[in-house]
Amino acid sequence: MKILVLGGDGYCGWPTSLHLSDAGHDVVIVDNFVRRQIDHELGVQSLTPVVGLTERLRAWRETGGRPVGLEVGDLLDWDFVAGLVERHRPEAVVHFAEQRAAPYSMISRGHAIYTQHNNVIGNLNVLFAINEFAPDCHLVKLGTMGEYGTPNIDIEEGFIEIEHNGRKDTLPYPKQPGSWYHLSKVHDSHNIMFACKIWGMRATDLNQGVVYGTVTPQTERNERLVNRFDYDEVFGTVLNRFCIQAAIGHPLTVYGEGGQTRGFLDIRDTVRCIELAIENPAERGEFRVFNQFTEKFSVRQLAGMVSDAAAKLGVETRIEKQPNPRVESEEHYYNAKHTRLLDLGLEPHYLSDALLDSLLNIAVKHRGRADLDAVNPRVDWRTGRRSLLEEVDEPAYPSTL
Ligand code: NAD
Ligand code: USQ
Repeated sequence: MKILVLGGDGYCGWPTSLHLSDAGHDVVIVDNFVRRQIDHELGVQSLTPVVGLTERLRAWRETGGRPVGLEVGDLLDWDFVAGLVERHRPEAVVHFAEQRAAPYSMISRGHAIYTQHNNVIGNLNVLFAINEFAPDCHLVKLGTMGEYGTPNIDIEEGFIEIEHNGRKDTLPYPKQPGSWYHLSKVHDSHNIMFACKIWGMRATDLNQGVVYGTVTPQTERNERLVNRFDYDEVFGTVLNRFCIQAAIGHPLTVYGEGGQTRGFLDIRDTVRCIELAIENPAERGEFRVFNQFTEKFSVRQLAGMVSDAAAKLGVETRIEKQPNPRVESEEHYYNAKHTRLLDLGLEPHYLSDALLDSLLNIAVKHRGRADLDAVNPRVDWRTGRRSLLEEVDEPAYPSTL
């Protein structure tokens, strides 16, 4: 298939592009490199040394990979997005290209507005371009489990049957997102569902949990193919952070009570889930929702698992409860369905097997590059401020607003 991977230079997009290319698809990566610019804004960098995208693509060809195309541009630029879809007429568009850090969206008014503008308007441009130039194309859009929040009832896959005053209907599952970023994903979901309804678009909304790990069989082929490994307080996700913290002897930063429970998945399962969604497309007019995670853990449990695994490497760790910089439930019920991708054939990797080989060993290998300043939380969600070495109020890169 001809597939556009929007955000193909990012943490999930890069290994997905290589995986789909390896599976025989014609892949074109689309990116505006804003994620690399945000690293400069925050003064952080990936733990793994990531080379430029053209260098990555050259390395892919040198290791025998099918050539992967590249289109550099911004999804906020309608002429760019329209031209892109008109030229390539893709059969599938995988849309990763959004600002994805909840803490980033909580830094200031400017960061909240940047996040919602970039995500919601970029996604709208994609919807309109598909409808106009490739109406049969299947949109595979990355949403998030955080759209649901942490309700005191089971979480379904997208929809819930409700009986009210003697009548029944199947309705979108109620959304209680916990950051300006997570809210942007809810807005996207509504817009996509509406596009399916009025235009007969086919779309899959993948409500993905927290991703961990960095290595896939393709990124392992050459060191220039290495994936990002974010561990800073803004973009680093919890498990990746705990692993580097263990590797550098920093206490594991459990926020609050640590009873926060989330769905998690290995990056190797992310790439496979995307492939499964593409190979089993939604029908015309269908808006499908899959909950994309494989296991659930509380933050406390994760800290314990990392600590135990580190001990096997002879590394002693300390778990340190910190005042929670976020506003979230620290003890709650959490039971989310996630059967639809398993039904399509997903064979999950489990954290107990991956912790040493694909997480802690990467953290230990690159720990010399770790920056201690990047580890401690500084974004306070209550005040909407980031206490920085130097204060940053507004995004430092060009915004159309
Ligand atoms: P990332 O920041 O590493 O990658 C996103 C990529 O999109 C970057 O390369 C960035 O430059 C690009 N991009 C952003 N805005 C763009 C625009 N306007 N035009 C063109 N390119 C643009 O993020 P990621 O971790 O790879 O996440 C990818 C997607 O998956 C996001 O939508 C995120 O919300 C979702 N997701 C991620 C996780 C996770 O744990 N990483 C979990 C659940 C869902
Ligand atoms: N946490 C800690 N200590 C840390 C870092 C995080 O206790 O050092 C806690 C947080 O308070 C939170 C949980 O760990 O309760 C998860 O935080 P996270 O930073 O790993 O993940 P989150 O902010 O939820 O965002 C990530 C991705 C986002 C995606 C989301 C999926 O950055 O793009 O949408 O995971 S989900 O969590 O299902 O919404």
